[in-house]
Amino acid sequence: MSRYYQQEIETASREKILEIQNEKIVRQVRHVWDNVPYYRHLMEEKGLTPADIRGVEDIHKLPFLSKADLRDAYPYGLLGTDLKNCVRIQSTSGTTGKRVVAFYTQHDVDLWEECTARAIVAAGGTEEDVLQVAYGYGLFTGGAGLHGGSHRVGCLTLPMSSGNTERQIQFMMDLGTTILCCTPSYAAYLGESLAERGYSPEDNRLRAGIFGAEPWTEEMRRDIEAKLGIKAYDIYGLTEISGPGVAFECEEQHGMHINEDHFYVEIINPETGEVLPEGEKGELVFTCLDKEAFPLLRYRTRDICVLSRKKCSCGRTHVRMTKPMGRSDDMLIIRGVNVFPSQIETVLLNEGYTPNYQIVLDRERNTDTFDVYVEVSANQFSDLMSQIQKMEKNLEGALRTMLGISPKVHLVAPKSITRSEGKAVRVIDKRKLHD
Ligand code: DLL
Repeated sequence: MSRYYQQEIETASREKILEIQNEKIVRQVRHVWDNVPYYRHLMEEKGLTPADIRGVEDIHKLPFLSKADLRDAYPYGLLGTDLKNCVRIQSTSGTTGKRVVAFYTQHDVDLWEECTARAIVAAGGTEEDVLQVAYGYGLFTGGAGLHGGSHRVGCLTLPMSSGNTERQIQFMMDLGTTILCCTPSYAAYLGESLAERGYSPEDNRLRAGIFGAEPWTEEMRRDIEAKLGIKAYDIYGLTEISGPGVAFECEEQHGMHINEDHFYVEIINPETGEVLPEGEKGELVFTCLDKEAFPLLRYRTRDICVLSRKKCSCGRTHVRMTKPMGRSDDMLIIRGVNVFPSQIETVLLNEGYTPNYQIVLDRERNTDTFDVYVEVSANQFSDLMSQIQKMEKNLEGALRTMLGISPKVHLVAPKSITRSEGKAVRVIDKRKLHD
């Protein structure tokens, strides 16, 4: 039998959801117009005033926001309230070293935690559960988001953060974790690590996992489910819109329900910006209906997927999105961290290297491998092994500072990276992340 965190809204009729959305969008556009001069200016350029938006059917008139706007407006330009009303920031890495910084009032944190609580209950969570949060804590939204939701549901929360596998396993076994929350690749790695230590799936008390923040396939789901002896649920979100819990899977495990009372969703053609009908593949665009501090309207996520309003057997009525099937920009997600090739290029140039490089991604034992091949110039070229190794270490350090994760750097001889006739092939991704 399905359980819900907020049954009334999660199973509301389409008419009711629309009524809520219509009411909220009118208020939200007025809020943004009054408080975010950056967006007001974009509306004025299109000849719009709040009076033009009478309901969600008018949303398509509004201008889009993208990561470029976030960069232009960094750090306070999209803030929708006085800083003194904000209680938190969360952040993600950005394209040029500038990060995306999202602000939250207490109301926004409450709303976000409500969303993750819905996801936990949809995965069967109750106050009887021991929930291990192995997403990173800190600026990343994974740890804070699931942590807050877990408290709301009343689970015993283990705020482990990511890494330290030995300790994760010790707490999991000693305290009888029943729900695990982390990236799918870390879940698979934990599964392997448990097996290596001689544990079989029956030895743990786990029964569910809530995994997201990076692409994963159905094969990977089956693999994790078998290794850990659990049911694995997908969860989606992005820092700009709040964090994990924008959408989440129910027991059906067939698409993620978008929390439509808080986020209005559209699918657009990424080339033309045209809104596409249900069932067509395109870029996800979100409008925050009731956030105060970071009230983004028509934010282009760059995630490509399909929406479905088909009835779901769980009883939830909110629209479902497929797993993201790719991106309409060149962002890579490596070990759960967002990486743009341009960030790597910036570091190389700052450190005095050529911009001739190649990123090679693969999976070994369910963990991403991340190699960067960089050509040295003729005058940097050294026969001395120790010299090359030192340069590689230094460059790894500079890249780690920029990206938050460590690649393996390989310095290679001048002109040894194959030149392409057209666009340079910067990324070779062998991970097969999409079905
Ligand atoms: O990854 C928020 C999150 C934390 C989601 C924990 C789920 C669990 P960002 O770091 O801002 O936020 O990265 C957002 O990650 O635009 C997608 O491209 C990708 N992404 C997030 N969830 C999924 C998922 C968090 N379930 C970007 N499947 C998004 C595939 C995902 N990709």
